[in-house]
Amino acid sequence: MIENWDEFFAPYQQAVDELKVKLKGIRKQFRQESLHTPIEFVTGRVKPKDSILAKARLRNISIDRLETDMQDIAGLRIMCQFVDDIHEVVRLLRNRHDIHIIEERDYITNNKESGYRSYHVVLEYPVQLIAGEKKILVEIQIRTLSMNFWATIEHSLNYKYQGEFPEDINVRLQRAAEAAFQLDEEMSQIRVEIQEAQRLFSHNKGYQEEN
Ligand code: 0O2
Repeated sequence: MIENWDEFFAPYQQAVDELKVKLKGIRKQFRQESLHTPIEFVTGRVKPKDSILAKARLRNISIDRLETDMQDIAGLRIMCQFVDDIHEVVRLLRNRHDIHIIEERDYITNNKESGYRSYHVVLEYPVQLIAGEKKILVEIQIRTLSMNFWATIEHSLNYKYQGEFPEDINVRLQRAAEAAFQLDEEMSQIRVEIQEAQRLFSHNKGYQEEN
């Protein structure tokens, strides 16, 4: 039993707040160096009590074991422009010394049956409390803007239909998932074009300067 939920939530909120600052710091550094930032924007939340209790019931997780068995009480989302950016963000996370990655779930290579795509990283993050250090599990979902659009809509519909979608909505969601995938593919191609144009531009510029 959890007697004081505010007390239970406090370290999770601290982890979310601190990681938000750190992840936004990465974006700032890229921008300061006039480089393309793989992070478009970051959001974070602590899972509300009702959602925790509902998920615990659904997954048969004992309330006494929430800290170890529910990995997404503290959750952050990193939105990226391009699929390649997601892999860059994962590389950046793997190189950090202030977090310890314990699991990665690649729902981009292996999308979920629903059509859901995203890259999940579960990590351990140490928060400093007046009572000492406490390691908190945090789930970071990394997705493109297009994946996020689909997941946000599907999540709202899920809430309405409790996962039991009428057939026509199901078909539309599958089609929308395919369209979101195609959009990412097209944008990746455009990105290659942009980078080639930039290379050509700098090459020509150098040529002109030499003459
Ligand atoms: P909320 O409201 O986002 O907090 P699993 O057993 O794989 O289904 P598990 O072990 O909890 O679930 O881990 P998983 O799948 O890596 O992460 C679960 C979270 O991913 C979900 O949290 C969603 O945020 C997101 N997610 C996973 N599948 C889907 C999907 O089909 N559609 C959408 N929109 N989001 C999904 P919660 O707890 O479900 O909800």
